[in-house]
Amino acid sequence: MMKTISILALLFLTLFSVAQDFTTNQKLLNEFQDMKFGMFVHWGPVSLKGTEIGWSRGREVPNEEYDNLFKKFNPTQFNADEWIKTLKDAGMKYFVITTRHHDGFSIWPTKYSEYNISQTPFKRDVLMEMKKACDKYGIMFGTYYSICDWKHPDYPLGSPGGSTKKETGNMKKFVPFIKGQTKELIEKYDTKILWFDGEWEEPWTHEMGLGFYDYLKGLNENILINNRVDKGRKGMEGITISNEFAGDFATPEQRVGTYNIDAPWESCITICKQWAWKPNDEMKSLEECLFTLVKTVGGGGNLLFNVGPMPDGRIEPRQVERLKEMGNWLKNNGEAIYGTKGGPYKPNDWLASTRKGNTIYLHLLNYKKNKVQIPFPDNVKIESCKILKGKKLEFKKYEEMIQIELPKKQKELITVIEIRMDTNAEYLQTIHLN
Ligand code: JFZ
Repeated sequence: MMKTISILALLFLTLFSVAQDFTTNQKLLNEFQDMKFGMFVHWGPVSLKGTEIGWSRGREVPNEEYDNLFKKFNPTQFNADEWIKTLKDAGMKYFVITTRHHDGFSIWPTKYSEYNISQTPFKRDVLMEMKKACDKYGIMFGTYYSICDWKHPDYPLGSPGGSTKKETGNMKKFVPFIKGQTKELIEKYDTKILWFDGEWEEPWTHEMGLGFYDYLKGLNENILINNRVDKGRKGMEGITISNEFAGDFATPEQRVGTYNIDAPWESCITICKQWAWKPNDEMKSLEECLFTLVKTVGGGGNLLFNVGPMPDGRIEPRQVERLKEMGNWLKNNGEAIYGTKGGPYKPNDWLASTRKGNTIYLHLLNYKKNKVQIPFPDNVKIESCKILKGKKLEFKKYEEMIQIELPKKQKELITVIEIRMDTNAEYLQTIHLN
């Protein structure tokens, strides 16, 4: 009898713990997906050189020089309030900051490494200032954290780009270090998103990834962790290759993710070319910025849009201006973005679509024709069709198609059409356009 009970108990415990593994906080994940648009920031002493963060160590900048930049890092114009206000005015809803990139520099006064912000002439806990500003403006606070550390003696690989081996490498010592640091990010800074990176290198294993994920969720269930905590990310496409790998959302990089309304994903894309600040870096046009946002959201994803602040602590004024332009567009069209689902039309060159309740929003991209003709389910009744917040539009429905008449001259980069129906748009199947 006792034996049966203990076997049952064991079975129960096993099942329970397996089920626990990837228990994502669904409420927080929904909240995350509804926000759609966030700010990514890559910043550190390397901004003094204007080269790429982490990657330029041992490449454009010799290790010795790179590792001493912190002694001159003095961003006297840094103002967390201004950053987060810029973010807010851009219509962004969350914030993810590089707390420690592959170069190993920590932007908070961590007790696990001397190589941190308190050793710079600036000294201030910039991370806490950012966190407080996020709280003030009602912005979700998240932290990027690189698993690989090309400077740390315990991490087996070094610069440039993880191509060299350190004799001192010891993952048994390194893992407690990253556990300690991330515990600080959770307990002291109350981070809601742990955005990992650098997981692709050989010293990091699937087992370590699983263990790390469980450890972090054990510290606080109420956090989100990207799929770069484990080894299941498929290259720059970023999707998670199978559900045996940990991670609450997928991370396509420098591209709009593939249409997927079943699993959460977030594209991270730079406003210029480089992640970290580079003088005179080539900046995306407003059209490219907005189309990127709309195609991402139309595909079911979030956009984490990156800026690299300058060594003096300010975000470049021309970038602030571009972000403000995006914010102005969102002020008028945010209804067709926030809280929506992607589809039902798969995004293409000239159309992205989003849906919420009984409404479909069509986003026509640089569309100059005077009518639009697309498939539409026959059994769904249309109650109204109009330009978002604007004029009613004439339309005809026939044989699984809809034809909508557009106003004569389309001047807008994006024309948003709102179609109200008698059915919940979220139940419609995905429609592929030719
Ligand atoms: C990674 C980082 O390396 C990069 O600096 C940035 O933080 C981005 C968000 O994430 O991107 C990568 C990762 C791997 C490669 C290139 C960029 N790679 O293997 O070539």
